[in-house]
Amino acid sequence: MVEQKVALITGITGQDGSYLAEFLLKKGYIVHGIKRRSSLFNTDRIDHLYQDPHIENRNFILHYGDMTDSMNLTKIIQEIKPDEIYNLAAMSHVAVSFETPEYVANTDGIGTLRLLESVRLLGLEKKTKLYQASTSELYGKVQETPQSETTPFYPRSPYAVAKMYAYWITVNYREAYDIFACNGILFNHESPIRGETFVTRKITRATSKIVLNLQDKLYLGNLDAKRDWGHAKDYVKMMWMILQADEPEDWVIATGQTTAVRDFVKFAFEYVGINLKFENTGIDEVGIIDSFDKEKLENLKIDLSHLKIGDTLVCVDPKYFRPTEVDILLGDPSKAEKKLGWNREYNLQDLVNDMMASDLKLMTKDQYLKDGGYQIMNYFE
Ligand code: NDP
Ligand code: GDR
Repeated sequence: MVEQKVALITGITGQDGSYLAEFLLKKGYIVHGIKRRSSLFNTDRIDHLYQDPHIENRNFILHYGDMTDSMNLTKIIQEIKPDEIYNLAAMSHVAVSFETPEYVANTDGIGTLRLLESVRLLGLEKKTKLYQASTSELYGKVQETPQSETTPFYPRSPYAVAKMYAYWITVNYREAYDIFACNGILFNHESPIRGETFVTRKITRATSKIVLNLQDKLYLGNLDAKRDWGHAKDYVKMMWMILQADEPEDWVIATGQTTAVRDFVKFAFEYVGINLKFENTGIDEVGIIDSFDKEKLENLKIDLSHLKIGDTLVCVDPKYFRPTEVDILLGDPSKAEKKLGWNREYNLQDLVNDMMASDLKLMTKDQYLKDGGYQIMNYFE
């Protein structure tokens, strides 16, 4: 009988952790995950995978832990002796990292060292492979376009600087101790379960709320920023592929296309039959209704009687500007395409459609709650 492989996922309660756990379970792995203790349940994204701890032979097991606690991480790794560790845990919000820079250095930077050092101290260098969730934010103030594995880094936030330490300590432990440790330099990837304060999800949630008459306006920061956006489902597959390659290497995973935040907003509103135009008021930029797409409205059966042409739906609020911004990211995934067979199921339009369909459904629940007299929250983060 072939022995089941054992994987440990840090950050299992996050967007990527959830999709990766699903993917590995389908491949027959025993999946262990580290979750943080919080005062409320924080496992929404993985509740569909949960198994009663009283049953025998579980293949999905959660451990309490934290990336800032070396002893905890070492104990878990000693106990389960994983074949593969996927280090996805991080304080992953770039803007928030300016508010909590020391915590981010500890979690996102030193946290990676803690895992690598545990593998080494436990003598698991030949057994345990490690995937490090590196990021296109490393390129920051970009030195060349498109960005590939050889483009120099210039991080522009405490988050990116912490991830830069994690990148190099991963390379160093590979070279010094022969650990199969790899960086996946992943460009932005989104999905219906993306954190609500990242820009794509903020847009699809707000668009859904606006058309359902639950919110008036969407407030955003830098509309000019451009990102190479893919779908998280496509990207978690590559995390696994990276650890199945013949040699441990570092890989860029991207779509090779870049889109401005402003255009993502337009696509989201187009999904619900609203064509927006952006205008400069002399003070700042606003997105106003230019026209309606009657056919789409009829198909979706949405009542937009509370909206009319000329209404302002999108405003710029400088509070969302960052002290230092990453203006444009565009990845060159050709190495992974050639050597790992990287290809994508979703393009940008598919991504927008998937996120909008999901958020419209979700916000319809809020509408029922509101109609039933319950309070619904609009968090403007
Ligand atoms: P999320 O923010 O959705 O998830 C982050 C996960 O890390 C959550 O499970 C969170 O737990 C956990 N976490 C945070 N701090 C700690 C800590 N101190 N100890 C233990 N766990 C912690 O991120 P994504 O899923 O989007 O991203 C996964 C990884 O990939 C991250 O490292 C991110 O930086 C990186 N990345 C993401 C990209 C993207 O576009 N999504 C692109 C490139 C890299 P909790 O649920 O309790 O908060
Ligand atoms: P990013 O993602 O910083 O690229 O990091 P985010 O979605 O937060 O921002 C993308 C761009 O949109 C601009 N923007 C806004 N962003 C947010 N969050 N809220 C706003 O209101 C807003 N308005 C404009 C931002 O300024 C930025 O230019 C993500 C995270 O997942 C990281 O963990 C990961 O490493 C990188 O992607 C790759």
